[in-house]
Amino acid sequence: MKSYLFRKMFLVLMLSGLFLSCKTTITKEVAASTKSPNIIIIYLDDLGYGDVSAYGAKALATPNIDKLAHGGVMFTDGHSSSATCSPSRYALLTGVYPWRNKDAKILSGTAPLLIGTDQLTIPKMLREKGYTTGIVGKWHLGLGDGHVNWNERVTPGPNEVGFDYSYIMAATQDRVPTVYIEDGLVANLDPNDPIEVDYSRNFEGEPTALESPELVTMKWHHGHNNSIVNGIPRIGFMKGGEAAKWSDVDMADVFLDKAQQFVRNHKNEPFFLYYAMQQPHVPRTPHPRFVGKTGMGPRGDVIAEADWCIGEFLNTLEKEGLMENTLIVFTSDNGPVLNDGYFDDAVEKIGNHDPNGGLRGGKYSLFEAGTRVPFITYWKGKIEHQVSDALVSQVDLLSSLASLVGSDKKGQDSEAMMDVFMGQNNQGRNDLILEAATKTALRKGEWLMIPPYNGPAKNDHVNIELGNSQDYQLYNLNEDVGQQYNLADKHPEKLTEMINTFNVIRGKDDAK
Ligand code: NG6
Ligand code: CA
Repeated sequence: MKSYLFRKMFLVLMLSGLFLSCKTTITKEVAASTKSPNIIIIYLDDLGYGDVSAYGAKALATPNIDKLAHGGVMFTDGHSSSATCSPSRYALLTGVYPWRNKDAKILSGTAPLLIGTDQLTIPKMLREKGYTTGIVGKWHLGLGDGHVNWNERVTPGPNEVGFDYSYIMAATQDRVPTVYIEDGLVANLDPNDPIEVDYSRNFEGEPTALESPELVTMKWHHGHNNSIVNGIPRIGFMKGGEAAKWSDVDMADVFLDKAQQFVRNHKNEPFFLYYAMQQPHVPRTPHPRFVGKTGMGPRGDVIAEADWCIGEFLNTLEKEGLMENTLIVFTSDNGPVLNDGYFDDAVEKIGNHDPNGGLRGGKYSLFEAGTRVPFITYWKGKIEHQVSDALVSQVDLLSSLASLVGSDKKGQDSEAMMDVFMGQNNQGRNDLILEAATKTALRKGEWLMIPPYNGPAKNDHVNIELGNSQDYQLYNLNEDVGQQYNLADKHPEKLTEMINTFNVIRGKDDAK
């Protein structure tokens, strides 16, 4: 009798315990699904498909990026929208193919804002849904109206196209102005030492690398022989603003610190952070603590530095308890390049490392290495690890993220496929237009078609095949991802089908 009662009590206790624990899981799940997740895009500059150890790099270790790849969806057919920076970033933020905007080319440091202030952007869409939005790092989408006074508020810029907070470099690390800009104001600017910037002529009395090569500590190979800042010759001319000039070797730490601060400041509300890192773009200037770490020279060392920064950044998310409620997208703006204008041992010390990961071409190229980049989505507890061969593009993030947060906004060329990014579905895009230096190619299924283009087959300065040919090129990427066999003659029907689809999407008159 006693034991019967005891057993009954035990059962009741068990059941109520079960009920309670069920209830808590349900409430937690409801809370998590109703609460808008934080969204972070970590965007590298010129990182190649083969530069990440999770993607096969042996000579380089990227343990922190690998952590994302091994815990999230690691896409093997993920693309930037262009083989260069500004067009890719334009498409990423607007969900519009870059070739629709005739000004979407590599921009100078004085170029006007490329995104219209009336255009839809990821941060604008998220802001409407209650997000606080920030960008830290490389902008390279133009600023102002083309006549910027760098000593006043520089506008319109990121803050006018959706970002509540911005801490940026205007263009690239190799272009003037070499200063940080926080919410439109040049940081640390001494009003008694105003900044002037010009891309067509030098300022009197200012040394240039061309005239004073003895002042330079990093030698230029091609281009990059205008104003000298911190011993590094740049593209463009700049005068003044001494106190505001950045320290190149500290840039990674500065951006990391700002990214961490943004997270801490906004941890109690849904936030979107676009963390646009500068590595491994030229000039490659690892902090001294990373110099020599990879044996591969500055290019390898800044990749190690970037990976460390990502580790520190993930630690911050962990420490603030944000991991389970944060979607992280990791990718790169275009493919890799070794010599991009400076003598920095990238070519000499490459050893067996293949930044292309077996793909043809590279940065600037219509071949696969131009746009096929590391692409990872990570969300602790929500995304299960898998390797996905779905065809995805950065242009799809706008509409996909919109569906995630319950917005009905859509980017013109952006396909909503949040389930693919969550690893719940393997059906990516059917077709995709790739772009390099305003030339375009069509990807459809396993096929890639590059129409005939004038222009050199190869850029000899950077030693990269561009994809230009007088003939149509047709590759089967399932069988030949290295694009060695042009099947245009062998598959005329496929070629015709591809040309037709290309003309429909591209619009013949649009081809420029
Ligand atoms: C090129 C630069 C290159 C790099 C690139 C932009 C020369 C000769 N080359 O014009 O060094 O800055 O522009 O790279 O100046 S991107 O990743 O931002 O698109
Ligand atoms: Ca780039």
